[in-house]
Amino acid sequence: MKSGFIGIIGRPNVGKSTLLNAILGEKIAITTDKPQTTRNIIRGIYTRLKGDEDDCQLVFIDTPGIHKPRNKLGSYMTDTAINTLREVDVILFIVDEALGDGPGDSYILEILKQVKTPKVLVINKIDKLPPERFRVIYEEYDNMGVFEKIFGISALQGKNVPALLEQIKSMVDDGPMFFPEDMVTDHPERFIVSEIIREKVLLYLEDEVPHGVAVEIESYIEEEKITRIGAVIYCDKKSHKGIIIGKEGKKLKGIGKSARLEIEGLLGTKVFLELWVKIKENWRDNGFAISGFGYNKD
Ligand SMILES: Nc1nc2c(ncn2[C@@H]2O[C@H](COP(=O)(O)OP(=O)(O)OP(=O)(O)O)[C@@H](O)[C@H]2O)c(=O)[nH]1
Ligand SMILES: [Mg+2]
Repeated sequence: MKSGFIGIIGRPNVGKSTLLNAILGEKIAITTDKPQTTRNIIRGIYTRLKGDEDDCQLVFIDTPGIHKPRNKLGSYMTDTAINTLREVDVILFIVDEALGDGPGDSYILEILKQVKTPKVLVINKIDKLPPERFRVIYEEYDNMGVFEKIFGISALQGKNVPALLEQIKSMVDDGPMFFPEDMVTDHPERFIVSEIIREKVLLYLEDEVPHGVAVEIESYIEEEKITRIGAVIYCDKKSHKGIIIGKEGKKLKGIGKSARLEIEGLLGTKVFLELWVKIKENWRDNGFAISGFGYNKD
């Protein structure tokens, strides 16, 4: 069988996590319309095992969007993404229509040129990309001679994702199974639960508030019919606490309800979810706090 590791990298908000979920047919990575949603590496395992020559195990590594960091958390995120480049067998570089030739893109491209790993360019969001614009982007990247293949896809609609998978399969070698057949991710459920809560915070709040949020699971008790979860939402400014809680607690209730419904779907049990909001000032520039929240090398 064939097996290998595939890095999904690109600028924030281009649809990396959406692509990961589309490949797996399951949501393991949170996605929002706000840049810098993903903060650590998210591994997703695609296994096809039918006893024929198409058998494979592809381990996808979704990474934080590469950006110019404005705090220590941002540096950690960008470093995490760049370090992944050297640890994988194939690199998927994702771009979308918002492509600019700003310094950010050329920075990533310079790094990509130095890495010998085979690279595929994925132009995402073709569902909202006029054909002329697609052609311009295609040619711009094709002329660089950095990418072995270029694919246009819609991760959201699953368009052309199977063809992309076939391409990736053809680029990895024979190898062992790295993970059990039925494993979709090696992250514990608790981690995914905390991410779902953070996703709802991102969706319910605007501007700077959600970017300063981290979620910590304080208690996790699995009973026969119900899972009891207690979680703390940390914000990094005093003034943000009230915004997250909202008038008469309405915001927090909304966040809690939508998170609970999704967690119930994930765990397949009823869930009792209790949320608290606490302040940890400027934690995004505090190395200890950053690694305390789980943003550290693993
Ligand atoms: N129209 C359209 N929207 C998409 C597509 N793929 C992703 N999106 C949207 O783009 C936004 C960003 O998607 P994410 O998957 O969170 O992007 P990301 O690259 O993981 O972002 P970061 O984690 O912040 O780096 C979300 O609102 C998605 O729904 C697509 O194929 N078409
Ligand atoms: Mg993401």
